[in-house]
Amino acid sequence: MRRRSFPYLLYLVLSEADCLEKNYLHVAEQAIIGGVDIIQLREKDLTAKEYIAKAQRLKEITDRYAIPLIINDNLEVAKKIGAFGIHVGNNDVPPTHIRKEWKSCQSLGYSIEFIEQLQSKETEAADCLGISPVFHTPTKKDTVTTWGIEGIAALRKLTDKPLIAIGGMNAANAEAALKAGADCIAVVSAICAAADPQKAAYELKNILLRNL
Ligand code: TZP
Ligand code: MG
Repeated sequence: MRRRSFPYLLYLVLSEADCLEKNYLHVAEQAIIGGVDIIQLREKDLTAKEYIAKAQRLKEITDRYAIPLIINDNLEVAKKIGAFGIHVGNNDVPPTHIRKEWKSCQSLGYSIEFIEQLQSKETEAADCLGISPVFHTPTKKDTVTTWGIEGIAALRKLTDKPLIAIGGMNAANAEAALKAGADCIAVVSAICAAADPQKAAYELKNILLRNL
C-alpha cells in the first residue's frame, strides 16, 4: 500500500467573507478544536498591509494550537508573517519562483486544474497538489472543469505527491475522495458556513479517520 506522505487530513481554507456573520478568528479556533489539521488564509481583495494584519491575527491562534498556517497566493505576506507555507494556483506566482525566493518555505501547494500541469517543473517544485475543483462550487466561480471522484483516482495513478481534494467537498463525499486516493480534504463552506463550525469539523474529521 502507498505510504501516506502528508500528515494532514482535514484542511480548512478560510476567508472572512465565507464565514458569513461569524468572526473568522472564532471560526478558525472552533474548527481547530473540532479537528482541522491545517489552515490556509485565502483573501483576494486586500492590500498587502491588510492581508498581513489579518494573517498575523490568525497566526496567534494557529500558533497557540500548533496548527500550520498557509497563505494563499501572496509571497510577501507569507514571508512577512513567518507562515508555514504558501498555496498558489495556475495563474499565480510560479512554484519555481517561490522556491528561489523563499528558501525556508515548509509547504508549497500548487493547484492542478488541468492534466497538462502535472508533468511540469512547477508541479515538480511543489510539495503538495490541490485537485481543483473536484466538484462545482459556488465558493469559487472561475473554475472551468471539474475532476470528479474519478479524476482523483486518475491523478493518484500519475503522481506520488500528496493530493488535496478541494471544491464542493463535504461529509457526503469525503469518504469517496479518500478511497479514490486523496490524502487530504480541503473545505471552505462545509466549515465556514456551518451553523456550528466545531461540530462540522469534528464530523468531517471522524469520517476521514474512519477511512484511513
Ligand atoms: N479552490 C478550488 S475550489 C475552491 C478553492 C479555493 C473553493 C472550495 O470551496 P468549498 O466551499 O469548500 O466548495
Ligand atoms: Mg490563485
